[in-house]
Amino acid sequence: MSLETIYDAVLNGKMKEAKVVTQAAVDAGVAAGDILHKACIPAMTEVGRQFEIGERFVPEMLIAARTMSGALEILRPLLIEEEVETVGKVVIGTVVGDLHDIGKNLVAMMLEGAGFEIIDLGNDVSPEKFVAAIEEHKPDVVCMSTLLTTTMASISKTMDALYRAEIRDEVKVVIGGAPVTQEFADKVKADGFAADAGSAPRVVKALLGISG
Ligand code: B1M
Repeated sequence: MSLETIYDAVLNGKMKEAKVVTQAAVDAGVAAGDILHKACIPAMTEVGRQFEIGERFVPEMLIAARTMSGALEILRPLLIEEEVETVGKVVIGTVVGDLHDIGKNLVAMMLEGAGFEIIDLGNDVSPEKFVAAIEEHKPDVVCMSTLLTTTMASISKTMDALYRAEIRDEVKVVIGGAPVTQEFADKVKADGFAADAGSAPRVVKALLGISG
C-alpha cells in the first residue's frame, strides 16, 4: 500500500478509504511514523494551504481533519510503541465566558494533523485552569480562542494570570477567533495570531522554529 494512496485519501476526506489503506499499510509493515510524517501530515498541510488561498471552505477542511483523526485512531497506539516524538505539545481552550467551540475544535484538529500533541481544555476555560494545565503538561504553545467581543477581555485576564504565575516565559501564546486581530494580539502581548484553522499550524510551527 503506497503512502501516496493514504495522502490522497486524507486530502480528499475519504474516511473509510483512509482507514482501510492506513490499516493495510500497517499490516504490510510500514512504520506508523512514516505513515504519519510522509502521508498524513503532508496531506493536512496541503489542506491548510488550500484553505488559506480560498480553494477549500470550512466543511471540506473539517471532513479532511476528521479523516486524519480516523487514520490517527489506527496509528496512535503504534506511534506510542514506536516512540515517535510529536512535533510539540499544545494546550488549547476557549476562554472563560465563551461556549463557542466549533472553530477551536477545528484548530485543534488541524494542529493534531500537523503532528502536535493536543491537550484540549474545552470551552469556558478559566485563567486558573489554563495556568494549571500549563504547569501540569508543560506545553510548547497555548492557544486561546474566543468568538465573542465581550470575552476578548478573558484573553487579557488569562495572559495576566500567566504572568502572575510566572509561567509566561515558558510557553508561546497564540490567539484566534472571529473578533481577534493581530492588533489585539500585539496589545495583549501574545506571541502570535492565527486568523483561521488553515494558518494555525503554520503560525505555531513558525514560532517554534519548525520548518514545513
Ligand atoms: Co454564537 N455568536 N452566541 N452561538 N454564534 C456568534 C459568534 C455571533 C457572531 C452571532 C451574531 O450575532 N452574528 C455573536 C457574537 C457577536 C459578538 O460578540 N460580536 C454570537 C452571540 C452573540 C452568541 C450569544 C451571546 C447569543 C445569545 O445567547 N444571546 C451566545 C453566547 C454563549 C456563550 O458563549 N456564552 C451564543 C451561543 C451560540 C451557540 C451555543 C448557539 C452556538 C455555539 C455552538 C458551539 O460552538 N458549540 C453559536 C454559534 C454556532 C454561532 C455562530 C453562528 C457560528 C460560530 C461558528 O462555529 N463558526 C456565530 C456567527 C458566525 O460566525 N456566523 C455566532 C464556524 C467556525 C468554524 O468558525 O468559530 O470563527 P469560527 O472559527 C474559525 C476562526 O475564528 C479561527 O479558526 C476557525 C476555523 O477557521 N479560530 C481560531 C477560532 N478559534 C481559534 C483559535 C486559534 C486560532 C484560530 O488559536 C490559535
